[in-house]
Amino acid sequence: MPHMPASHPIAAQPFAYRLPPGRTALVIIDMQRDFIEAGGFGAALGNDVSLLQSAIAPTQALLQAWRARGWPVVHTRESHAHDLHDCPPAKRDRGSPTLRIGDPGPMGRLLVRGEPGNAIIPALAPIAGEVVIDKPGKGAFYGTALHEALQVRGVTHLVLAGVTTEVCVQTTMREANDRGYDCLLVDEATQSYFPEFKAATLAMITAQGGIVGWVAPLAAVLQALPPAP
Ligand code: C5J
Repeated sequence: MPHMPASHPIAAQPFAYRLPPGRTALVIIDMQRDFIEAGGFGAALGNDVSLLQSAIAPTQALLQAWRARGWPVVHTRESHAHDLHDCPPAKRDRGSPTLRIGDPGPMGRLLVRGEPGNAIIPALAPIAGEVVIDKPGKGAFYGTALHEALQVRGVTHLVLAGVTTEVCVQTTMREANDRGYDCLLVDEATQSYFPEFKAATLAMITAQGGIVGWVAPLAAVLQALPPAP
């Protein structure tokens, strides 16, 4: 690992977060057309997808900061195989959506790998060298090689962004916490279809001395980073 200048402590809740440069991955959860655009899975569940828009620009700012420093970036996509063998009936059959996982919609089959709607939105599209994890569950560690991908890169800390806060972001953060990663969620870079659930999630994460991890505003993260080379 090349020498990296130390970062300043990030002013976070419930206390300052120390980010080891080069060992901290940016993990962007499920910023997919299926959740953010009309006609996708999120809309089929009856949600107002416009509520997620505000997370895009802050996530772009984090992505630019990580790319400028050559630090590890991970993108995840909630997605299933064409034959849905990795989609349990309990997931597909739940509730009364207008369309179910695997059904054809205006952006192709919902939550199916390779379909147009399953892609990450163009504003945050992965570039060569970044890790892309297709995940069949809500947590990004379940049924994936994410832990191994982080281990080979020497990653010990995760900065998280993405959607939705209380579902895939929180589940991933809890999975990561149990695997020993120090995790920080960036407030403006995550969103929920339910603002009250986002607020509750941030409170849950930081309660009890940071039982799941840390939360910080975008500005506090960006201003604490060492200068880009
Ligand atoms: C959901 C996600 N909400 N990415 N997925 O079903 O949070």
